[in-house]
Amino acid sequence: MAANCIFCKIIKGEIPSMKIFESEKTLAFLDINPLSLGHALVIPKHHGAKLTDIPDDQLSEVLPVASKIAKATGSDQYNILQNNGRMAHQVVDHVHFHFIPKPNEQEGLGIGWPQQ
Ligand code: DGP
Repeated sequence: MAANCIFCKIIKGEIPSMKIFESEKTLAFLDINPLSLGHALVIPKHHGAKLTDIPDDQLSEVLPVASKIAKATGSDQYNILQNNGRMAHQVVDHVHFHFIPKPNEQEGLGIGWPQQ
């Protein structure tokens, strides 16, 4: 844990968030600035700024959790992206994977995440 990291504070419950999955080493919660309904962040609890800072075993659940979220939304149109460094538009220096669904305009998502 890093004392001044926003996402470490979310993990510790010091900053509120809309959590949608939690296990010993992984957390998923809704993005505060969603690009679409259901935009979520999946993070390893292990603190590290960049992908290469995280031990492999601490990353092992991240994509399976993103897959679970994809199934839960009912959307089969989505982006998963992960930014490293300012030139790559990383703002929060705790590794995170964005899950960004592309809702079907006619049918919407299978379920609606709560609004923040
Ligand atoms: P990136 O540019 O990849 O570092 O994206 C950081 C994301 O983190 C951005 O989409 C907004 C989100 N974010 C920043 N602060 C908070 C927060 O306090 N709570 C939540 N839920 N999301 C946050």
